[in-house]
Amino acid sequence: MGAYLHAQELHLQPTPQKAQIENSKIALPESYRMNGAVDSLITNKLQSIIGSSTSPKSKFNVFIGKYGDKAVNKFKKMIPTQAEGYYLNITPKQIVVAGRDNRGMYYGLQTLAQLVQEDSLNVATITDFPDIAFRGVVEGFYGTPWSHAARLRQLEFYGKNKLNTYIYGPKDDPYHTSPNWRKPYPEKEAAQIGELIATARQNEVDFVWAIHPGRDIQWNEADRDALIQKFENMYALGVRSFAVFFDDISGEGTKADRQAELLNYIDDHFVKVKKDVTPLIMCPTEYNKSWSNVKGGYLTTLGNRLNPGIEIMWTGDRVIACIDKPTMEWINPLLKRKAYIWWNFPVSDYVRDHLLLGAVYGNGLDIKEDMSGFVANPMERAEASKIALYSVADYAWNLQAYDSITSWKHSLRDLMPTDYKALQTFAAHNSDLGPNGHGFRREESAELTPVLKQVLESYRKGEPDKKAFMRLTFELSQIVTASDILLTNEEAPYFVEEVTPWLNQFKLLGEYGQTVMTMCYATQKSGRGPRFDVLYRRARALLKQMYRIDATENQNPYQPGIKTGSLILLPTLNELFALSTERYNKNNGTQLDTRATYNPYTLESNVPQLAKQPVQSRHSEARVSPSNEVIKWPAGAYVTIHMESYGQVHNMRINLGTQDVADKFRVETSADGVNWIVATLAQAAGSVDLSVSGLPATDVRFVRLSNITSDELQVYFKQFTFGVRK
Ligand code: LOG
Repeated sequence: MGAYLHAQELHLQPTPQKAQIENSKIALPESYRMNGAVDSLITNKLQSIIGSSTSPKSKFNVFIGKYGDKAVNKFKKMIPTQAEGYYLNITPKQIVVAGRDNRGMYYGLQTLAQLVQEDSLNVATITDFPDIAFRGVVEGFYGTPWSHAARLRQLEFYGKNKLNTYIYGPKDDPYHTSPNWRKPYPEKEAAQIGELIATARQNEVDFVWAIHPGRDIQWNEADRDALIQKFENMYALGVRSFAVFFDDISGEGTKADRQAELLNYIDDHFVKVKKDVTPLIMCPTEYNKSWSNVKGGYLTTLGNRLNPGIEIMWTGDRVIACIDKPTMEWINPLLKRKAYIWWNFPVSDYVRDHLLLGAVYGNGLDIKEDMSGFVANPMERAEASKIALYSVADYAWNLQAYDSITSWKHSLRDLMPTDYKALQTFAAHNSDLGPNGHGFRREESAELTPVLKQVLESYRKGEPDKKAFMRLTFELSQIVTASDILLTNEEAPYFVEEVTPWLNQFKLLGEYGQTVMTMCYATQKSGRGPRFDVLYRRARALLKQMYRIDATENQNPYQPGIKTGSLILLPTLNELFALSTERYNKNNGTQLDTRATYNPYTLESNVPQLAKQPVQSRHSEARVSPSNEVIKWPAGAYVTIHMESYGQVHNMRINLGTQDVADKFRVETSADGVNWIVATLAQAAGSVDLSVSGLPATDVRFVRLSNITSDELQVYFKQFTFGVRK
């Protein structure tokens, strides 16, 4: 897999630097003469591709080795000088796989495997190497960490796609972060990590184990030694690559000079002493430009003091951002080295009700010289993340040749060789994130967007554009069809398992759309066709079913629910629903409710990190979407929820992830936005939950939470929820 015939064209993934592929083919040799002494990993891989029948008398030669090996000495000059590069040559007489190093040889074999089609091979010459030294994945999200089985599948996927790095750093692994980072893993977890390391090795992936000690680290010898001891434990399990993360922390742990001192100590007394450990990686506290206070000197201190060999991670201009030349030109001089990019895509831990299945785009194609690594932070859903990770592999291998849509389509075929068209329909309408605190958005339903606009505009004018209507009707039937096909697909069972609630929702969306289209037709013509009121009832019934899925599936406490087609498809259908119902009401003197959905709450805030935070309405409850990061809450700043209609506020729950803040914040309610009634905030010692009492028994329309101190406060924003009684 990985390669397939597409209109007589062979696709190699990731796109090689230089490939000359002839039209002529050779049959796989019945037996071959093996030249080269390579280890069992390479031998097994080779035999799995071209068979194991060797004979010293065979006229067909296989030369395999790495630079300096006798077997490939003849081809020495053809081997690229870049690390992990390889030279691959296939002629009617021979196959040459000559790597710059072991990994290069392995990658040469991966490409060879892609060239095999039904027992034959294209004559080809390929000279290939990666643009970026470290390419891969950082499992660094909040939420349920990937399962052991999912991780094993990922590692194999990385090997196939020439990704060489897997950084293990799930925020919700207790042994990765505070306070348990000091403790060794229990036996079962330790054994699993051992297995991951072995699998990583078989796939030529560096397993990097990350620690996240900053929430409670003491800058003393005891904690320093505890960290070294934990690394020693991990080393004993087989880890040979390490990272230290200082992201999303506040307080003592954020000090740059202390962090640098600790890291240099680890570098000098552990990494360099071991000899077989790869360069240390660190994630800074100020890990993106928008959070950086250059005058405060944090980044400058790291840049100046960290040993030159230590890699420093960077997410870009914002937490969630695409990376381009200006990004790199800003950060590299401060770090005094090339930043190691932590790309926060397709991570969805701040938009957990959405799937991010769209194309990977937006990163500069001219920055290969500017970064030392490029690793992507994925979704909690491992298999669904493969769509983006495939393209991350393509991008980081060969930036100039990268084409996002082409790569996306190849990736869909790689995941589902037969049902890729259905997958494409699904992925095309499940790519945007919805409104979110980071303000990061992606294209969605891109091809259909002009059609949706034309349908809406022409219907509004009372002159439906027939062509656009037909095109949309066709797409809606494709959506229903694709959902059915994918729900029973067996090519990618783990993917189907992960996304089943979204597939069910997607099918309902398609059926709802079909019904709404029929409603539109029904208002245009009199007489024949189904009755409007029946269609209307069905559309409402489908909306209700969609609501039920949203209210029962994927009920995480952050962004619960299941959203699909949320950027433009569903909103357009909802508008058509409203317009056609209005039209029907007008013509028939009826008063059918025209609203398909509605959100009675809006948020206003002058806390920069919270200004875009969405408010959800669920079962007569308002809930502001929580955030994972440290919130810098300016003195006097507030978050206000506006309610569309009056109601009595009760059962308010606030959690700012911080102890002893009850007297620093104030909760107020108001009926008119002018006169405010103060409620009472209290907090038990040692608890982060705030309890609210004294809320008025009268109807209000505004709820406000403010920092009443004259200082900026650093807190979290874990929960802000209240019920509303009408
Ligand atoms: C965290 C990360 C999280 C991501 C997206 C970094 C360096 N740290 O805001 O664990 O998955 O953003 O929510 C982060 O990105 N904090």
